[in-house]
Amino acid sequence: MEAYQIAANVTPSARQLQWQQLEFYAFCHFGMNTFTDKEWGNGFTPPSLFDLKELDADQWAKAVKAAGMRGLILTCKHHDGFCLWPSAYTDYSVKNSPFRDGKGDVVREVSDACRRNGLKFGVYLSPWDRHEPTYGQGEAYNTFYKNQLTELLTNYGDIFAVWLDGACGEGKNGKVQQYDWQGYYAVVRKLQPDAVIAVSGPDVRWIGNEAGVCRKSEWSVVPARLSISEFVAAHSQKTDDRKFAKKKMNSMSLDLGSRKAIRGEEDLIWYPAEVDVSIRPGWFYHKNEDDKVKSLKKLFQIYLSAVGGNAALLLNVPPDTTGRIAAPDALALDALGRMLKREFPRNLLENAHVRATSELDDDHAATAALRSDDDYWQAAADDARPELVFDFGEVTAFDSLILQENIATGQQIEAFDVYIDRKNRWKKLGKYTVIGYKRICRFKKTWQAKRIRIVIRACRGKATLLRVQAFRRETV
Ligand code: FUL
Repeated sequence: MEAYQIAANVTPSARQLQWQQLEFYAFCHFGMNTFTDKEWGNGFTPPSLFDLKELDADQWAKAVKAAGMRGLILTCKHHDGFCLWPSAYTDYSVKNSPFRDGKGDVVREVSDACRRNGLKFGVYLSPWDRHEPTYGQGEAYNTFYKNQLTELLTNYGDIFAVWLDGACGEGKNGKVQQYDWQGYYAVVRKLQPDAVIAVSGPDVRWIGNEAGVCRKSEWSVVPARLSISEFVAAHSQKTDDRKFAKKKMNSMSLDLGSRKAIRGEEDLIWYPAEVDVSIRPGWFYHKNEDDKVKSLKKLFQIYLSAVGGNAALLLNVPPDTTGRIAAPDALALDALGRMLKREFPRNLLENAHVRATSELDDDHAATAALRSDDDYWQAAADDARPELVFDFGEVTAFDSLILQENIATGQQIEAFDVYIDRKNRWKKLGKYTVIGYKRICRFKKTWQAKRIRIVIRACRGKATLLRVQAFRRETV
């Protein structure tokens, strides 16, 4: 069997499927670095400097929601080791800071606010810890880390993601810790079986850069070796180099999942991509970056390429020293949310007619692709070049299409073309590669047509479409 045929049969786990549907969620880098104006702390800054006078976690949640995001991941402990919750295993935490007279718990307040506002909550717990004395001592640190994970995964309700960073600056003269990755994963699986383990973990793949750039063809089925933590670490940040965030693609390949890329591979896994990028140059808040918040145009372009290119988008929005998301960031999030609503207002294909060159059976009819439920269209096994023609019923103006495969049965489509009808002939609007969970085709121009034709030119197993939608953006 060829590798692409093996790939056609690889499917996501229930937790991966659930996670993928979130599409867009926030990262909040907040901690000691917020107060020391740093990106990487050394672990020796006294807790007294975490002088958080107020915390308005509801404002975070509301700002994040306004952008259309569905979850939030908090840096509960960054590389400096300072804990935003009163961990029983270290003194280096909020409990020895002035925040709420040492009785505060940022993780509690943020996770509660997320729940109140209908957002999922996730945790970032840096494996690299520059403060903890046992770091570098093998088992002692691994036990410490697992204890901290246990606290976070037991006391703060449902967790949708555990984000394990690959970054580590210790090297030749510093301490080296052999991480017990399998032991960490076992804690997550036991305590939060629905949570995905991201980046240095088996469920969600780091896109390979921090610049918001994804591949033209993002495959969710890739060689298993890409999920090995040591591989991720080798490509992650190793020094406090501010330029790292600007690197577009590192040495992780530009093509991870095409037929050519996986030829000869036998061990393939479902390992979908996540784009992590900050709304500002840094991950933490710095006042002197207040005028460097990414433009609406840039944010929308990142959204289109990530969410519209079969990847999830993890957008970092760092709260400031007043315990709020600063005005420039909150404004940008609000503008993005409004733009997304204008771009994709009402699905114009809702009442359309559709015909396909083949249908596997009555339960997989082409009409399933018009509906928002779990039903999907599937081509017959012998249909080598499936096509669908959508008929609006009358000439209709549209400027974007959103296509989704039924990824529960795998990722199959390798190439497709989009046409519209023009005076008895078909006019090609574009050529595309993968679809996966979601592909957004956004046209520069508004097209007028009665019919849209989708030709699936290359496919691994049987083609499926969960949903096809068309939109016309509203002008302001
Ligand atoms: C990197 C870290 O070194 C950065 O500080 C940040 O947390 C980013 C998300 O991951 O590897």
